[in-house]
Amino acid sequence: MTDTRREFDQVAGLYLPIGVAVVVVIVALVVVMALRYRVRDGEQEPGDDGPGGRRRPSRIADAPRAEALYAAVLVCIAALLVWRTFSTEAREDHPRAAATATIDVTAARWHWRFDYRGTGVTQLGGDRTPPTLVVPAAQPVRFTLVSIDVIHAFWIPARRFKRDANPGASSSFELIFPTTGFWRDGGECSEFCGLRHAQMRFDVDVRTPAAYAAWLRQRRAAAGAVGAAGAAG
Ligand SMILES: [Cu+2]
Repeated sequence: MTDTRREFDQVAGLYLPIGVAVVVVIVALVVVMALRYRVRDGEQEPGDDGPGGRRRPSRIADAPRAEALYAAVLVCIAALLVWRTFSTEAREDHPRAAATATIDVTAARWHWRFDYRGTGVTQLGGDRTPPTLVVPAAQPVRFTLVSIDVIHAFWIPARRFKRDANPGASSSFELIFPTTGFWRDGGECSEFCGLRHAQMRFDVDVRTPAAYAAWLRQRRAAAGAVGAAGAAG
C-alpha cells in the first residue's frame, strides 16, 4: 500500500528542516565573519606589509581540512536526500499489492481520458466540463499514463503525486485514496502545454468499494447499451 500523501510529506519533512538549518548556518557564519574580521579604523588590509602595515597571522593552512569537512557533510546530506527521494518514488513505481482497478490515463491538448481497463468504461469530459476520475477508497489503484501529443503532467495535489505524461512512452504507478470524498478540480495538468493548459483539469471522486463497484456496473450497462444500439444501427 502506498499512501503517497504520507510518504511524500515525510520526504518534505526531511528537506525542510535541513534547508532551514543550512540557511541559518550560512547566514550566521557570514555575519560572524563580517563582524569579526572586518578592517577597523587605522588598520590595513590583511597581508599588506606596506609602511606601518602589520601582517596578520594567516590560517590558510587550515583551509583544506575545513573544506574537506564541509564537502563530506554536504555529500552526506545530499546522499541522504537522494536516497530517501528515490526510494519513496520507487515504491509507487514497483507496487507490491495487487491492484483492484487499472485505469489507463491518456493526456491530450487539452483534456484527460480515463479508460477502466477490461470494462469498456471511459470517462471523458465535455466541452466545458472536466472528466471525473472515479476510484475506490482504501484500495490500490494501478495507473498507466501516456500522452498523445506534447508533454503533460498528471497531478493530484491532495495525494502529493505528480508524474509526467510523455508522448510515445507509457509510465505506470499505483496510488491509494484513503478516504472517500469528491474533489472538484482535484487533479490537473502541471506541465505547461499550450493555450488551454489551465483548463486541463479533472474532478476526483473517491467512493467506497461497494459504491465504486455499483458505479462501474451501471456505467458498463450504459456502455453495453450504447454499443448494442450502435451495432443494431
Ligand atoms: Cu497539459
